Amino acid sequence: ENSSFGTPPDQRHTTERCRSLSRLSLTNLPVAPAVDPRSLSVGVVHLGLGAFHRAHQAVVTERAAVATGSTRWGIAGVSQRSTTVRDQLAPQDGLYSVLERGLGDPSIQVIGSIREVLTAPEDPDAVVARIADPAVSVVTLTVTEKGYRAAGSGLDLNDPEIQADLTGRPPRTVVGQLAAGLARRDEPLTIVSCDNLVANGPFLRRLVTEYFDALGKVPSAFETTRFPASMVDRIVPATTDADRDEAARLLSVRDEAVVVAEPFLQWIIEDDFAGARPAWEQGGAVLTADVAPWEQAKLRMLNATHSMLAYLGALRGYETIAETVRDEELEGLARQLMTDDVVPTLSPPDGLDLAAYGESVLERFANPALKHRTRQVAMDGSVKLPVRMLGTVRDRLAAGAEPRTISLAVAAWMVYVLQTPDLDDPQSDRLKTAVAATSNPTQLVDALLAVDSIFTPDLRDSTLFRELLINHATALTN
Ligand code: NAI
Ligand code: CS2
Repeated sequence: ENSSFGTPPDQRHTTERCRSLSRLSLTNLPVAPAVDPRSLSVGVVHLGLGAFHRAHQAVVTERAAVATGSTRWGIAGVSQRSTTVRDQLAPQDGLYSVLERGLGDPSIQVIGSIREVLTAPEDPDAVVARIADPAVSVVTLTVTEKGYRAAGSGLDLNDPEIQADLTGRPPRTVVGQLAAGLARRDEPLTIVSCDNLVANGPFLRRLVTEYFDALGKVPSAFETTRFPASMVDRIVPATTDADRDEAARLLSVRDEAVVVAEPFLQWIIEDDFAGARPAWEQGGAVLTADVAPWEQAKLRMLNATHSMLAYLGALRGYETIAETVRDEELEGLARQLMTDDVVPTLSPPDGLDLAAYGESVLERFANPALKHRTRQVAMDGSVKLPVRMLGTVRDRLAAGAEPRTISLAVAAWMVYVLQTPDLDDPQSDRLKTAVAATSNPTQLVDALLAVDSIFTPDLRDSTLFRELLINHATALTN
């Protein structure tokens, strides 16, 4: 039967050969998935076949398939990274396992909801064809905050990759792929961003709209396309070789595509779909009319605190978030950030006890089994800060309050930028150039406040915010 997983022609023989290797595959599974991917047809396209998707949406989709018996919602996963497909998923028939690490012994489960894997750089036409496929009614995305190629709240039309897609080449950007797929569709489509962004659905709609405006034509399918917002939550650290070794011990076969996750999983989705979708609510998701209160609480309580701990922890030489939150002073600052600066800006959803939520966040961060590296959480600060921290700064200033602890979080990022030679950030060149000539905390703060792709004029011109940043940066560099 056709069990190919979208491997490029030159890789097809590899898939066959790997069946005989001691690799996870349908022919020698010691731990069978709850769903056999060969029984599924493709109904969902996922862009960004990274660790988080495999531990979150793909798990909820499989649970929904088990609950409903539906075989319609197989996932065609797309990765920008060829290695994910070529070296990990394609040789394993799209199978992989989730290694769950909580307080007790680890558990492992093979997941069978990925029906096909595609590499965007090698196979752009196949990606577009799948998005255009009438059998596909939902596209989900976890392409990282930088993957949207935005500038502020809009599409970065100066981005060379966006410009190249606009010339009509087989698209390599996410927005270009979505636009090309929509241009070839008649049926309604729902596009669900699952990235840590504010109002991720409307944000992505705006990017696609601006892409079509630049193209000078809007396909009819776009008029019926829906972009619901969603809030996603599960801590999924990048997989290490030690994780793969542990998975091999637990599975008794090698799984190159294993992902590690905490037991906690939450997915709140705006109930705004153009057509059919997987019964995700039967897999643990919650469909709601308004995601915003959930999203704001999560981005500002969990993600901002995560980032502050990552920067302060890294500056103290801590390797992991768990080590960092064991530092009583830093744990206290994390609690202070949430209590003093974030909670006053929130309009929590009914029933969410913010104090209890804050404590649960710190407990999750303290999970030593996850080994979530401060460096991983610290990456991409230029796109994470506006989403996680600066709204809180803006709201506290507008309320006439002193954003003391959230300013410490921003100052910690500034000092991290200064003190990290190999800064992992889409704007690393610009940031390192900006700080290179600085010789004191005041110059450091002014140099980074001047980066207009991060700090808007209202924040740059705030005397109070600048003063707080300089005081914190001075303390952090002494
Ligand atoms: P990852 O690095 O494992 O995967 C990132 C995926 O995005 C890869 O498939 C990569 O090919 C793709 N990608 C990266 N840059 C791209 C670009 N410019 N264009 C198209 N695709 C691009 O990261 P992971 O852990 O899967 O996280 C991805 C996103 O999921 C995060 O940035 C965040 O928005 C969201 N998320 C992650 C959580 C986690 O704990 N890892 C938890 C909650 C949300
Ligand atoms: C983390 C998030 O890496 C990061 O930036 O803050 O990926 C975090 O693990 C998730 O949002 C938790 O749901």
